[in-house]
Amino acid sequence: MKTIASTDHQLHFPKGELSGGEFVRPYECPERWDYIVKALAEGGFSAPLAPDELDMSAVRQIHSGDYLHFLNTAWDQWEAEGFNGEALPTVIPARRMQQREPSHIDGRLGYFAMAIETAITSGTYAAAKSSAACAQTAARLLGPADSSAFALCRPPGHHAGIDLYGGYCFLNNAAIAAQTLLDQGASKIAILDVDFHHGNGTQDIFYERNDVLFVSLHGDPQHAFPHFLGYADEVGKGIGEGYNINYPMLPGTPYSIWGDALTDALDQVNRYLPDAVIISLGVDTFEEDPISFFKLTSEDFTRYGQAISALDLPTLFVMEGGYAVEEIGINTRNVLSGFLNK
Ligand code: SP5
Ligand code: ZN
Repeated sequence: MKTIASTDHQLHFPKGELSGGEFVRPYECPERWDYIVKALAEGGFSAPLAPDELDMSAVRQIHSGDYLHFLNTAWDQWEAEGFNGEALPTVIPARRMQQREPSHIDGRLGYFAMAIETAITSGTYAAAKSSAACAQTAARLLGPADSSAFALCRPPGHHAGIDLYGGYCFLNNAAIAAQTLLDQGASKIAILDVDFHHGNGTQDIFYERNDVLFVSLHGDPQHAFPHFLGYADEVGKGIGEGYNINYPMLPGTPYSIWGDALTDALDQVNRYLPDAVIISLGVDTFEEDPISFFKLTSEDFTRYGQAISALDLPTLFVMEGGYAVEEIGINTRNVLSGFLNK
């Protein structure tokens, strides 16, 4: 299995994340990438390949023009305003307020944010584009020679919606990969999101579409970020009805319960008969993850990688979260090794 990764991920490294009312060093940090690269090398995986240049045509079908313009200009406008810190929103268009993009950067940040822990810095958009390029290049690899691929994306993507950033995400890498496959002639793609957090962005993007099935296993939004999406009764809308499936689970969930949800989710993917499956791969389901509450062990990652291989479909793994940094490499490799049965 080939890995696609870009060293440009380093262009995004905010100093602070708003957590528990304090600025902490971000959980989503550059070493995450290093630990994964190291563990893959130690496991005998081939060295990562750099992505091709990002083709924006798929990106423009996933994200709105005003949002892409915002990402492209936010940092410069923040700097021009004379602010000293990293760009963070302070005001949001809450209930009964105008949903209208203002001119001032304070208003623009809030207008496009779905969470406010995530800072934008000078290199953020370049890093986000390099991350999306990894997903897109890996998607284009899928074919007779490569039945699977791993996009080592950083920053992650699944919280990024049509016109929303936050939760460490800016461009929705998995969605861009799905659109790339559809544009290449696929007719149906399934996205299975096993990150601890609900993939609100991916759900948002495909909620009214039936050419992408979205299935997500995650912490119950009553208890877990992103709190405002991810309930089981969110089933899709219009022609998309029936093509969005959520499995929210409670604090303390062990593999005995999570694995049953996965079995059901895999059945749903099978029934859809997709041309390929994209796994939004977050390993923040790990028992020692500092911001999550599932109880998967390192061995459980191998087991579920094996279970995913039984789909017997072209499979693209796209990296999402995972914040137990020292174990992130092993846990990620275990999924891929389990999948390859090696
Ligand atoms: C891609 C991804 O995994 N994004 C996750 C973003 C979560 N951001 C806020 C999490 C807030 C959790 N607070 C728990 C703090 C425990 N010290
Ligand atoms: Zn996550």
